[in-house]
Amino acid sequence: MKAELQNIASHFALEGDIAAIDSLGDGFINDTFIIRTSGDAPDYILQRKNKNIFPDVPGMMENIRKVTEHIRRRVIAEGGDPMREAMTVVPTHDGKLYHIDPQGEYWAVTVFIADTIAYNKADSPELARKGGEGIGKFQAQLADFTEPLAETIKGFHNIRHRFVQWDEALKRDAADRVKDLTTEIGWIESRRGEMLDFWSKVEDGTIPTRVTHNDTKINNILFNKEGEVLCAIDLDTVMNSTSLNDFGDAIRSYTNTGDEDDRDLARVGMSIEMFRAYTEGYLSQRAAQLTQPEIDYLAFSARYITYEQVLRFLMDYIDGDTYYKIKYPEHNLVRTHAQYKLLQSMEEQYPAMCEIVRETVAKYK
Ligand code: GN1
Ligand code: MG
Repeated sequence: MKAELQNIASHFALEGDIAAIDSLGDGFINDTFIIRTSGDAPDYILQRKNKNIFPDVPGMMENIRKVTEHIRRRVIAEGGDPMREAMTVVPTHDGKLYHIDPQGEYWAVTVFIADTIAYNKADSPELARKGGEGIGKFQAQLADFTEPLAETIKGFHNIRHRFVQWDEALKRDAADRVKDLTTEIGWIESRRGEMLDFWSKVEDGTIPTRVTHNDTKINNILFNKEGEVLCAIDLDTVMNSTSLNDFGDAIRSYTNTGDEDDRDLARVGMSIEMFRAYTEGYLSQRAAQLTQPEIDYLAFSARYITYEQVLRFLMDYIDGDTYYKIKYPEHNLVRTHAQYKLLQSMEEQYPAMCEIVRETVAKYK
């Protein structure tokens, strides 16, 4: 593997000599490595992109190039440090944004930003507030982005599309698990209507479509040692959708008092304090730009994305675990239960969430 990785890395226009290549992080989709170089050259992130999940890696890399170049220009215009506050895609020697190895796997490289922290959990309201500011800033930087973007995963946060996949998965029952999942399937079915109602507001344009990250969980955000957000990473799912996805997915991640795959459901719930902190940070950057329908559905978006995540984990379990990497056989079912507990906690606290949004908008608008 080491020699193969060296060979793959050698196709990219890297500065400096490769000293080592090590595994990095625990993404559910791609395989990630760090290329350590000797001397003053930067280190690099090398990723095998999961082509089963991303059917158009060239289109995806083109999205990432466009978006990172746009952010880079904005950072420079504002006097920031473009090598730390924007991702940098490193092309191959022949100018391509990816390399295809002899097995047909796609690889891509970005510059590793040193002296940074990626958290797996938000441990303080202050961090959540900074995280909210960071995504607010990301959306602001892309507000004037007008180039077309490829849809890297069809219907990614489109619940109507997810229900088509869901209905097919139930019918297929590929792993013969449906018979044991009556309760869990009921959780999805009983909320189908309210989720479609929300999504129809996006479909009819009541809620606008913008450039969105679509995977804003905390470990996809890079912080500096002082706790400020430098930039959003993992841009594989940058697409046009509703900005509410980015708020909702971040709330799903930042406010959970337990883990996404906690077996101990007593640990799982939404911290209203963390909700307030993230909302504060986010709206401090975005309140003036959001439309009234976006504000009206801000709190609901957390329920929407968390519900979608329950559906996606359960659907993958029903499918026999073909999408998410799992660490043990019932991992996707454990994730389903933990995310459902979080959803229930959000539903219980929904009036308080709406009130916090109202108060915070009034402060910043
Ligand atoms: C995946 O790739 P990663 O680990 O950042 C997934 C997200 C899910 C998340 C659940 C392309 O994110 O949509 O919310 O796992 N990414 C894709 O933790 O499906
Ligand atoms: Mg990630």
